[in-house]
Amino acid sequence: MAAAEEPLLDAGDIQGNILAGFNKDHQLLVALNIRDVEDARRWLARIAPHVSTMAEVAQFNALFRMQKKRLGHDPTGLVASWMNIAFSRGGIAKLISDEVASGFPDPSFVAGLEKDRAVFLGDPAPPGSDPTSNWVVGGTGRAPDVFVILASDDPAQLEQLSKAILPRAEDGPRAPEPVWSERGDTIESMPGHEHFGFKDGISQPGVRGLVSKRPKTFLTPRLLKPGPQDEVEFAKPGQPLVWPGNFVLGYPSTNRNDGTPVPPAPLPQPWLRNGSFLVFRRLNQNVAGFSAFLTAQAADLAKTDSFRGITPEHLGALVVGRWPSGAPVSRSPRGDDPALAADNLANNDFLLGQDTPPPSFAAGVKGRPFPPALEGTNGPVCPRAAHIVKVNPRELASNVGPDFDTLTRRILRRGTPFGPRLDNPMSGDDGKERGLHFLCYQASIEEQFEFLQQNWANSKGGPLAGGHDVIIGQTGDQKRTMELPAIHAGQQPGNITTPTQWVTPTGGGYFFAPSISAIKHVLAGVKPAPAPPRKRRS
Ligand code: N7H
Repeated sequence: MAAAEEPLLDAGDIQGNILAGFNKDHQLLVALNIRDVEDARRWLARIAPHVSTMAEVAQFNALFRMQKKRLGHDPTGLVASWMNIAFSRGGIAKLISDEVASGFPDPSFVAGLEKDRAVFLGDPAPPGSDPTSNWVVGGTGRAPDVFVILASDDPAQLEQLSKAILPRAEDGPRAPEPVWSERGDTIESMPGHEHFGFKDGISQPGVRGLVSKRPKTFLTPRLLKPGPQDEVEFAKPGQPLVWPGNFVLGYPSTNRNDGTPVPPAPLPQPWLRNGSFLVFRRLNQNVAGFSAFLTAQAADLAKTDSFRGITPEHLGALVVGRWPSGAPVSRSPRGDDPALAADNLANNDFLLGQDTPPPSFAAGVKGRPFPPALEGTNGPVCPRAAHIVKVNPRELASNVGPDFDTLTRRILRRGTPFGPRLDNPMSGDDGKERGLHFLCYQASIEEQFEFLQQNWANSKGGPLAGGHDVIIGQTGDQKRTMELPAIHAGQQPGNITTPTQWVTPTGGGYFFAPSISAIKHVLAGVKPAPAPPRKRRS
């Protein structure tokens, strides 16, 4: 069977945060409501040229990587600021019509992140009551119409960009009204880490597709030799390739059974092409509570033969599946390994059901030797309910299908922490809010984000038997249990049960991030410029 050709991605029309990812230290989220449709269109027409494209963001990211490689650290002075925009069902209904909004190809987007969806996700609330009633943004009857993401390497530039983008007098007296905004920033004392102290943003799926008509100009560089045709193909170790239709509408998506490309389904509106569904969850993190739990449980476990000597940090690594630096437990079972974590060719290279063979790199690519992941020799090392396994069981078949099915559940995560760091978690909470602005893009909120949260993180048995996700799982009574393989060979497994939840939703919404041409010509209603007259050949 010849390898299927990968589609040309419309890099000038797809918004930049979807496939390329802003990946900035400073991010401002703004929720707005439309008051007057004409004024909203005028504002949209003014800001449409500022919407950052995938082409720009991908090129900047490539330049940043290139300089970082040469310098050995982040380049100073290489700064960019980006803006993207998305609309809720209510926003689309106001700008176009309710009929069009309710015909969008994702029932969860159409329903919106209100009481029913929040209950389905297991968000905590007394039975019968609305989990969204205390949210600071979004929730039942309060879903914002528009959601703007502004991001920059430089806080001063972010400020300037927000002044340029947010509605002002010239847009009309009843231009959209900002109803909520919040900054998210990298935590200065531990850049790239979330508030519990773990490195985030390591494992992302590789998206198939070309960025230009030239051959092999893949969006995701191919660093491995292609493997057997009937197996999942990887771009780099641990990064499987997924067809772009699982993230952006209008492209081939991945067949759940064999990974082959499935032609795109016809869209109810042609202008949905190049758009993607965006989930926003404002997730508060109780850092002091989580740390106290790890400390108490580690002390109890350490009294047993199976877990003798276990530290709170080691227990945290088992709960997440990675050490604070990002080194995977599977590959570094005894302690953290920052050098392994920093190596992008090694930090995601592990299988869960067998020992991981060395990668076969493409010509010119060289990996460093780190000890391999040995998940087969003595049975599981990484718990089956570790957060990173609950949301991605890798090569193992899940409760619903083979590894190809898991590819169709992948999401593109674009989160940023918010709130100040809690410097000394063991001294208790300081009463300040902190957490994660969790953002993810996908082609189906129902089949991807909601599936991960509800079918896998909240359940004891999916994707693999072994307990709940005690980081994000939600179970009504908040008690969650996970099994832990012994950290000493030949000993019995153990388990932990949590008394409460330390990640709590406090806001959110479901949105659609349209193509840039749809923002201009459909939502803002700007007429396309007439095509230039064709030159006659003499
Ligand atoms: Fe998770 N954490 O710090 O424990 N996450 N996450 N997440 N998450 C990941 O690979 C975390 C949340 C995914 O392919 C890492 O980037 C926290 C939600 C997925 O190996 C860490 C919160 C959902 C992956 C965390 C949170 C997901 C992933 C490892 C909330 C979806 C990739 C670093 C406050 C429903 C898994 C990395 C893979 C990784 C944490 C939320 C999904 C450290 C604290 C709501 C798909």
